[in-house]
Amino acid sequence: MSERTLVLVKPDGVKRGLVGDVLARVERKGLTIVAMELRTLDADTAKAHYAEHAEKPFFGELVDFITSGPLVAMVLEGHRAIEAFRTLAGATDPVKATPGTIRGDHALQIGENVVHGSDSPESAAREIKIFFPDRF
Ligand code: RTP
Ligand code: MG
Repeated sequence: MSERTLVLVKPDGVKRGLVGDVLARVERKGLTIVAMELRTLDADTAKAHYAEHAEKPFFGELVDFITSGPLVAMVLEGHRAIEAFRTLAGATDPVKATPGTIRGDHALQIGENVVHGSDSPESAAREIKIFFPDRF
């Protein structure tokens, strides 16, 4: 079942020079990059992207962080791409993320966990529309 997912290399990942590492893992896994862009989010776009977390205590920090510098947004396509990328990313809390995953290898703090990947087909469709309107 081929599907699409929206993936971000977050500002911490771009600052730390981890874009190449993430792309290498994505390509090695066999997922296809069908769109990609370097951009800095404005607050409104960030709030739209993280709308599901609007009531959480960390929402303000989340928006500040994701707008703090350039990120790389991409759309990946492939067999069960949503789950495949989330497996590559590892657990949200990098301390719990298995070594060998992106977060398990590169991160320690939950707020700076290098990558985002859509968590369901509904989220993927919504997020792809935010980052790449009219492209798909
Ligand atoms: P993402 O959306 O970034 O792919 O991460 P996720 O699905 O694994 O985690 P999610 O629950 O959607 O949370 C979104 C991002 O919010 C930050 N977070 N901070 N301070 C906290 O307790 C806390 N909890 C979550 C993380 O950076 C997480 O990636
Ligand atoms: Mg999420």
